[in-house]
Amino acid sequence: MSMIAPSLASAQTPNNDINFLSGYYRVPYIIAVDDIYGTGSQEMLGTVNDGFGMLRTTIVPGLENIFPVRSNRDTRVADLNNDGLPDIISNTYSCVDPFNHPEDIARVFLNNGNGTFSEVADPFRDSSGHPIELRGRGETIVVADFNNDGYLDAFIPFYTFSPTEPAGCENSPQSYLLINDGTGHFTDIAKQAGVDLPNQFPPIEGAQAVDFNNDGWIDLYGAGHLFINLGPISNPISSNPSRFPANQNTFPRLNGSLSDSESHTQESPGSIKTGPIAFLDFGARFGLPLTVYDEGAKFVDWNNDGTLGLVVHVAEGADTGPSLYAFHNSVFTKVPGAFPADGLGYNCTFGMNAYDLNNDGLDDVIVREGLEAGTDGVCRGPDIPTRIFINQGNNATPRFQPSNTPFNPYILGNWGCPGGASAFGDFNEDGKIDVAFCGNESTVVATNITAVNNPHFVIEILGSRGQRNQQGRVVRASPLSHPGVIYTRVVDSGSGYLSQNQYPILIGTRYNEAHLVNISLPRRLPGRGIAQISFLMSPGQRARVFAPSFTEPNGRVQIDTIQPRSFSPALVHVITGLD
Ligand SMILES: [Ca+2]
Ligand SMILES: [Ca+2]
Ligand SMILES: [Ca+2]
Ligand SMILES: [Ca+2]
Repeated sequence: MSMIAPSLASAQTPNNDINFLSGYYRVPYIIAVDDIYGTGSQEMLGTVNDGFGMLRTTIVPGLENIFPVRSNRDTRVADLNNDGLPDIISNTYSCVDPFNHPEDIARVFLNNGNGTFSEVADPFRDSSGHPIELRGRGETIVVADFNNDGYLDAFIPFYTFSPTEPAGCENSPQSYLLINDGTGHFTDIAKQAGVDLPNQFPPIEGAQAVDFNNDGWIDLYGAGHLFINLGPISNPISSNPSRFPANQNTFPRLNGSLSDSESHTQESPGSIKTGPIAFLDFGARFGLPLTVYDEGAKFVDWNNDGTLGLVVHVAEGADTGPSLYAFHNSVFTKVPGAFPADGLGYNCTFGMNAYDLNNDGLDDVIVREGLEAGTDGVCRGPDIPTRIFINQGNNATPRFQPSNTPFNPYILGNWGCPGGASAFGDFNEDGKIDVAFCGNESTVVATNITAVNNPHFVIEILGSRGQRNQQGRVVRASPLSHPGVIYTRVVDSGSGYLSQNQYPILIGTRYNEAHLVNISLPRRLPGRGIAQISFLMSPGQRARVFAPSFTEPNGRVQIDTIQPRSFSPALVHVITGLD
């Protein structure tokens, strides 16, 4: 009997038949996915996972001030005071009008550790230390540690243009970059940092934090602006011309240049000095479209080459639908015809997000359903289905194809939902990412039952003590036999459109073999630069990457085997939750 060596590469052909089983939940919150109750399972705010993927709705005591009189918009779940318990920051979509809308302010709630939350009084201050209320038409909240002090900060974009309609329903004067003092109290430094964006039109809708240039400082995207984080330096261009040369064709530490060995002076990322940070906008220099009114924006791994492309989705005006911008040689270039038209248009399609739905290692894109406009231009309907675009891989034209199976339910309806959020989490831990859609007075959880055989692995980038505070960090992983295949993923900060994915990164792969993983994380000591963390892991494993600390300047990696979940009634009594 002869043994045939198994092929290392499973290399499953593209599977365009994406299938879901849908369940409905009465969850009024915008979709934020996290391990909210510390059980190791993912759930949406407003639900509890029983550990086997069954979600049940729950009242969240302490969040009563989010509803019902308040115009809740986006909600992030994140540990805002580093006690290991996820907290909540929430904005509104409303007029700046304290008299008629006194409740419509951004709010912060800290987790009491028993499933209840307590609101923080006066959580926001201006740069002079005076309490401020954040009001206006808020959009996607981004949470990340922008100043590398270990505490999660927040960027909250607001509409800032004028005049507003209707008259008297004013927009906010600015967007806010809120630096956390570690207790869930924040100081706005948006103006000093260059991200306050007064009179911004088109407004920011989708937003994302990502360390785009791999220098250890988390960068920020919104409305065609790509704000590169300069760190706590007062005059970066004059003080360090090599880092930001006048000619931006030579942008240092480019997205995808992990192995670069450029000799320019590195500032001191990870410095515990927490002076004000500043950003420089590279959007226009990189050719990003600044005039596009998006209804969702997301960095995606579109071709496994180690760079991130950007998908921007437009619902109205010219060139509607999602568009893909590839990044090469310091320029974003639109990939023509990446998303084929189906003749239905994109009217009132609010919301776009991306994840690899069929575990072939290539990010796929979901665009929320749309509404046929009446002759008056008002969105009514709905009658344009949710689209699921499957990435066809290298050299395919067009790059994306619609799923063979239309999303069922055809129509979700988002009138009871503040925007068309789609958030990703593997709720039943079967290695296929599931989707939670904000729907009409309910949430639809679509369990991914797509027939795929490709294996997967999971990577969690954590703080040195295990905190989930590394939002925006970038992972690159390559199968050993194919080093040119680079899966590039970002720890989710809140992204796409009013959505938050699970914190652990789930990577499906075409290659059932060991993968080399690379991550750039800042060291904790001033002047020590970046720790390049590299390790091997295999499908079926989970890696927990701990950020550098004073005692472990290169960080630490812990790899274990993913334990398959299989239902056993005997185990039910050990399930933790609120009961
Ligand atoms: Ca911080
Ligand atoms: Ca950066
Ligand atoms: Ca895919
Ligand atoms: Ca799943």
